[in-house]
Amino acid sequence: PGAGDRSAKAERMFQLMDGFMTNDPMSLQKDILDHVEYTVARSRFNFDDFEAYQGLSHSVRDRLIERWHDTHQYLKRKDPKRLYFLSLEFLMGRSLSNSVINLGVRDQYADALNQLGFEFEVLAEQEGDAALGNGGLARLSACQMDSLATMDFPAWGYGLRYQYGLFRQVILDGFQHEQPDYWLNFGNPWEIERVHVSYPVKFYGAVEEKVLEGKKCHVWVPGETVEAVAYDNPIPGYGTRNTINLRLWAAKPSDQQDMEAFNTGDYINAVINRQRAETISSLLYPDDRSYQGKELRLKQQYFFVSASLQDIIRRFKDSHSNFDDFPEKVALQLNDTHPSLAIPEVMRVLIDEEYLDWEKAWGIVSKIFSLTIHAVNPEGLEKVPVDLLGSLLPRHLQIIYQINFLFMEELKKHYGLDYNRLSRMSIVEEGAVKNIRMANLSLVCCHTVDGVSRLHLATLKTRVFKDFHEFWPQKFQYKTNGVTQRRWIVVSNPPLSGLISRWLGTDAWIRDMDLLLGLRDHAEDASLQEEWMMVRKVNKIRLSEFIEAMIGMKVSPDAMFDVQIKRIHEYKRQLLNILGIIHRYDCIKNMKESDKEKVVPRVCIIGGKAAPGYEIAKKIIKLCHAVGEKINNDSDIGDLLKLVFIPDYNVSVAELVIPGSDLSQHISTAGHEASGTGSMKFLMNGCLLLATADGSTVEIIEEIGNENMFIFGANVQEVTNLRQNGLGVKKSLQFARVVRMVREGYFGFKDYFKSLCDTVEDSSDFYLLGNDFESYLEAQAEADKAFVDQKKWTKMSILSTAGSGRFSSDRTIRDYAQNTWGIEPCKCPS
Ligand code: F58
Repeated sequence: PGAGDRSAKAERMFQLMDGFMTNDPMSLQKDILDHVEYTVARSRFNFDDFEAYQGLSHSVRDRLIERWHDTHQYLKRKDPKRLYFLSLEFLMGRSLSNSVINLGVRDQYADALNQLGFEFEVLAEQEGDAALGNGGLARLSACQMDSLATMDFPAWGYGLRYQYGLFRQVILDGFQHEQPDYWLNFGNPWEIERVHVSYPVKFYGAVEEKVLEGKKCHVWVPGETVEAVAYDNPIPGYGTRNTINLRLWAAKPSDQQDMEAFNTGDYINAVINRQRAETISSLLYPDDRSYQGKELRLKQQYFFVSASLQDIIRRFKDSHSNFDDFPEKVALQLNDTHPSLAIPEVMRVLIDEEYLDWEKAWGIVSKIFSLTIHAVNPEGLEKVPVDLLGSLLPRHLQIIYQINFLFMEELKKHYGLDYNRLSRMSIVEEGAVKNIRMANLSLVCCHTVDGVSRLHLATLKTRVFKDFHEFWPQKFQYKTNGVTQRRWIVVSNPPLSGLISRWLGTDAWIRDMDLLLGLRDHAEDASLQEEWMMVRKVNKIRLSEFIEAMIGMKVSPDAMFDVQIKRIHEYKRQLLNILGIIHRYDCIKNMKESDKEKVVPRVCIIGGKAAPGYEIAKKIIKLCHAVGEKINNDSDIGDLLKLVFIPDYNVSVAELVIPGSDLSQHISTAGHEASGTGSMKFLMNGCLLLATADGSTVEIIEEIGNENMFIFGANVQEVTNLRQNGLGVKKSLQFARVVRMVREGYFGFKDYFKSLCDTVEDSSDFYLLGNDFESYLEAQAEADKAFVDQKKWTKMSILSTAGSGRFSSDRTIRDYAQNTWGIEPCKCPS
């Protein structure tokens, strides 16, 4: 067919766009059963919950694919500037509930299932988490994908399809053990394998210089080639037809590889060698110091960057004949420095493969990249040994050296021969081991560098990237993180979601969180308060049932549920929480029987994973169990205090725990949490925060007001001063007492806990637990006092939700779109 025929066909398709699938209960039932019979290959007369879940998700998947195709067709026709979001980690969690809600077919599916004798919630529980990430950074990527889709931005996510996601945490005798996460074993209906979308990725080898048409050229002759195969994950927007793509790459052996060995007859070894290629995308590195300098980690980074860029450049070239328009059509976002090899890779492709000269290539590169930094301390910044980079990616090393050479020349022009400054800012770190500083590379090449909260930007400017900020102040911005209310209210807390819509008289807040401010007018309304308390109670009952099912402990939903769930880290100070619990236990233990009536009963809940090589974090988990063992079995204490550790914390556990929490703790030493996003999820769900003035909490205080939160501890300036003046100036007797209890073996494991106690002893108390302990206890006492007055507490809770609008990832993404990426919405007609 000629071009005219093709576009007529396309026109016809657009006319038909809404007419493909129907969502009435009969069609849905038939659809689910068809999938059970033909996709899952079970008899439609005999299938269990898991098979029903599979049939159901394939039915939902069909609807996703339809919109996803439409979105791509439409974007192809419009050719707007696109955002490409490069991230090594995405913590997507479960997809079913989120998909049906965003597609607007939740109730229809629930009805259809009812008629088949199944319950939607029960089937949804069959799904495992997609845990292709570690913590905050990775979950943020997932929230941002949801906002990009919902607000109709023409965006793609790119990442790695790890065979094994984040390890599963198993607790044995109170100790953490790690087990592999076989998340793909039972198939994954949420991805679409694209065997024909694949690219060769090269490694090792050498660079040869040649003269082509009188011009000096570099030819990289690789030593190894691995194939990257695309797996597409449709991301539906809420209240829109737009469904964007998260493309994850899996490594497969390349047909070009090892042909020599086959030809020479070494068949067995050739086959075995081919298998090795797959290790590149086999596992997610847990948040460990130890991955620094590891070859496999670097291979993962380049593998995903190279495949993504080949894909992006191919798409661009489909409708453009030269690269002049590239910066008008492409924005590349680096999610932390992990994908920063994209910078030399674009330079290499433009120069060596597209034959642009250096200046022209640099002109393009300096306009397309932006970076978000998620770390606070310089030790968190990535470095790659020069030898390693040179052997794996010889051409990239040359390009990085050239970028650095030109950068140093620029600095010399500006500062003269200030060698100290030059060596601090250099991309190459000199020393016994020469390193490439990935952050410096990114700072030199990106047009914009964003921090993740206002306080974080201040830290970057004054400490971590002081020199760079002095040189390029205009590059530095911040976009305070946000989370998506679709997952963190609508999916995870349906009763609250319904209540909010009823009181606001609209569900428009699901796309416009500022509307929640309307709840402020009703904060003291007795009937709202009553309904609010009821919803909270229902969620607490659900959480207590979960706790009983998980660890066999009964807890009373009338107690205050006090929760700290996040990765275990010294700076996040789970140890401060546990020491506070010991103090509470000690007080109750020494109380007169008559005074016990005044105690507010508490259920303290802690959950989180420790990196496998992080000894101190693992000891904190053990201490939590040892203390829990003592308290939970002490008949003097009864229901006045319980300590629960929730094993294998992940996104779907968070969805259950957050709505059932009364109080949540975000108690990092000020200056250490870049932003924090857990706090925002709790806030939206009407849970009160007990927090330090760190990261985004500073901005939460501005929205909610001091009086509706429990704030304690040294602020950033005080932390700096305390450290400058030597630590341990202020140390309460209470603190000394609880540490002594641990040290002297009150909870057993005396020798094991010694090194943990040492970390908070006087001058080595880097995270200032001793200093903040007293004000922590005061804040806890305030929380007890407020809880007794349930009217007051409920008002604070309503005001927390009402003020949480600013912390929607919709706001963050809108800001990035306008001020960093320069992209506009492109809405697929419906
Ligand atoms: C987190 N970083 C920050 N890094 O700690 C947190 O304050 C912030 O809210 C969040 O990013 C989102 O901006 C974080 O999660 C990682 O997980 C790294 C991943 C790569 C390995 C080292 C840890």
